[in-house]
Amino acid sequence: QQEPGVTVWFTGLSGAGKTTICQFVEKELRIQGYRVEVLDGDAVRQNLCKGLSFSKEDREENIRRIGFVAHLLARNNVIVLVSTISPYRKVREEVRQNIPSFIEVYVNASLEVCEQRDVKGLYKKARMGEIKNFTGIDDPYEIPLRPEVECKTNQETLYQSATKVLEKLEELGYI
Ligand code: GGZ
Repeated sequence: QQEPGVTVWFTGLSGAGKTTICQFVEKELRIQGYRVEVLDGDAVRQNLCKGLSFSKEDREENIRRIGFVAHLLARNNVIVLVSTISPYRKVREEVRQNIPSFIEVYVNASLEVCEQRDVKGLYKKARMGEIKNFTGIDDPYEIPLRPEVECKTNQETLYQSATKVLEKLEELGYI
């Protein structure tokens, strides 16, 4: 039996556009009257996941904690939008197995594009060695093999990307 809620898991490189799409989808769902929560890696690392580093172990711990909370919310009828790099396929799959209603959204922008955008200047710092284990630079990103949705943010508009997500939610009967 399906849960009434659902977890929409946005994965992709830093700067790919996860947070932006998430916020757009959140706004639209709220307008439509749905109960929505956003769990954003960057924000969650200041509370629920405070103190976790970017080592493989800590990233895995980060993802597991977020997955745990997403599950709690989703089973209480909330549409949960998760936005984390979640670079390791194995842990993403683990979370998928543990959450009954799970939609994976691959926010796909090439490293070149993300690095060029460099909204927060983190890529530059990573290139200069000021930040270690930076995803895409000296830490891996394992691309999703069968995401339910793929948003190519350097080829489509924010509206188009968000619409893909909303249409998938509709197609699967969550909204
Ligand atoms: C990747 C890092 C790193 C390293 C700091 N590697 O684009 P942002 O800036 O705002 O969001 C990124 C955020 C990544 O946190 P996540 O919880 O999503 O990562 S993971 O799922 O891998 O646990 C980035 C910033 O933190 N940031 N250092 N070394 N991103």
